[in-house]
Amino acid sequence: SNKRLRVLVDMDGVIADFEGGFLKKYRARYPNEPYITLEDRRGFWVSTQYGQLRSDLCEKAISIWESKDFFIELEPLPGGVEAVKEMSKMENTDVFICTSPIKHYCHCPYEKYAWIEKHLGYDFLEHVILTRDKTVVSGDILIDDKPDIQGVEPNPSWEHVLFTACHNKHLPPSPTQRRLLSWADDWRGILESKRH
Ligand code: BVP
Repeated sequence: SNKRLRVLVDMDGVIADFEGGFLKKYRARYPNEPYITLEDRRGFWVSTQYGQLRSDLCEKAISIWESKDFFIELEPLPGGVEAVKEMSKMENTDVFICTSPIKHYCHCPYEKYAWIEKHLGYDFLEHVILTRDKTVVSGDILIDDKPDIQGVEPNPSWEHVLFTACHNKHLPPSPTQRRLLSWADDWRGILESKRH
């Protein structure tokens, strides 16, 4: 087919190092509190696992990503920015960054745009989708580290390709969900498989 391919790429945990940025700032702000190493992370929600460690640590965790400069200072994950730039230059390919801002909105949405401008360039701001519900966004592929992506649309148009992260790497393989192990994995092959 000569139809264009639309690729949706998640931000936190896929091109921006949310988990690493969180742990570094949590340990700096709360040096005497227990923490969860990236090796011991389980489950998508950092706040849930910290709350299970000790109930008051849930709100301490939340205080980290609600702080000014948390999102803009996230480091890029290895190869992510390069991969997004490369796929956006491919023929018949439209790439969008599709990311859910936190509801504490005073810094996060602004800093997400600023991060995209800083790492992908001003022109990439045309390719940003901020939404709390990715199921209503149409696309061929969604590359995302969240294992269960739900919303009001029960049958999203995209195939969710699970991007491996510290919190999901121990999940059993699913026959219905492909994985991208990292940006060194064969993302070009996954895109190619959707073009037929
Ligand atoms: O903005 C990120 C951080 C936030 O949820 C958003 C996930 O966006 P996507 O990766 O799905 O696009 N977030 C919030 C919490 C707890 C809130 Br209470 C969390 O534990 N982890 C997390 O990523």
